[in-house]
Amino acid sequence: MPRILITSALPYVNGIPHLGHLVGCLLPSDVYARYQRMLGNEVLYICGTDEHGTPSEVGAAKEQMSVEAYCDKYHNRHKEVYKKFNLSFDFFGRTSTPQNEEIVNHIFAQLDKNGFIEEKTIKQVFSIDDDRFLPDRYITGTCPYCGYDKARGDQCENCTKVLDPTELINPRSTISGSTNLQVRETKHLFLKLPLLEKELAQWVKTKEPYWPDVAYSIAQKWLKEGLQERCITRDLKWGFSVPKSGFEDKVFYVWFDAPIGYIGISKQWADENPAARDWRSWWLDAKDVYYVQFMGKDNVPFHSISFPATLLGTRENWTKVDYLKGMSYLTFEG
Ligand code: B3M
Ligand code: ZN
Repeated sequence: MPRILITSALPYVNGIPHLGHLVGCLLPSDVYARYQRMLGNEVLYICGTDEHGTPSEVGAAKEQMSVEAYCDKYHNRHKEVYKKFNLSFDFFGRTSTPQNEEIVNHIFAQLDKNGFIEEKTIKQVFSIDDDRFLPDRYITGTCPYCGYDKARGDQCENCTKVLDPTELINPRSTISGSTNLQVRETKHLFLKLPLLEKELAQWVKTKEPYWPDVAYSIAQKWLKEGLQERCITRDLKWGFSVPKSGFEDKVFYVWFDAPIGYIGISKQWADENPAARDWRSWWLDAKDVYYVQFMGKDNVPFHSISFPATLLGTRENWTKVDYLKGMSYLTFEG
């Protein structure tokens, strides 16, 4: 009998969950988990808060709290809301735990050992008024692809294109609104996706008969455009520090540690529940596990391309998604 692993995309800890989260991924995954349990299958259904990255730093600064206290506060809020909606998670964890850090460090070390990590000096936007680099959400501007004027430095919410902050038109600091910006050089680590492209394309191809069109076509679009090296480190304080000499003052990019968070949360669940089965039996050499992911469509590139490539590059047999459900956005009044 198969065992069914179900994950619902990990909502950013900042802000309060809204109807879009519920409709877009929490309810569908909950219904699916209940259905699988009714069939008598063993299910592990997990979710949790995504706590790293600029959204938490920005949010904590706004509320004048430490990032840790801010994350505790909103993690609990999320948990309470989902309890009220009677969602049947086996465990609702978080990405900022020592368990996740251990697995992130392990996966990074494997990638590095196998030659999939590269050091590069890049140009980044530096804000003179804020006296700091402005990664990802710390910078807002106009999307060069669709003209949306509130695009974030890492991704345009309107057309879902993943962006480099230096591409934005009329960029400004999200912190201060300042346009007094400079492009400066800084050293970062990159995941060499082009080296994994062929293997990844073969893996994606095997999903064609199964994945819904939304997910499969987004993955194909990315592969057709050709994969580029992705920067996996950031000049931030909040996050897992990078265990490599010369990079101790940087942290991993939130999109590097968040999907690994599914594994970290499973370990957290096992650590906190002595009766639980070994978390590895779900994630490593788990031949009888069928893995289903639920998410909004803007999350599909990370789950169909960068996360599977990350796992492939370890040369270990991590459980990869079998069925990827990407949902369209919920809209009101048209
Ligand atoms: N936190 C984005 C979102 O909430 C991101 C998902 C992570 S899933 C590993 O839409
Ligand atoms: Zn756009």
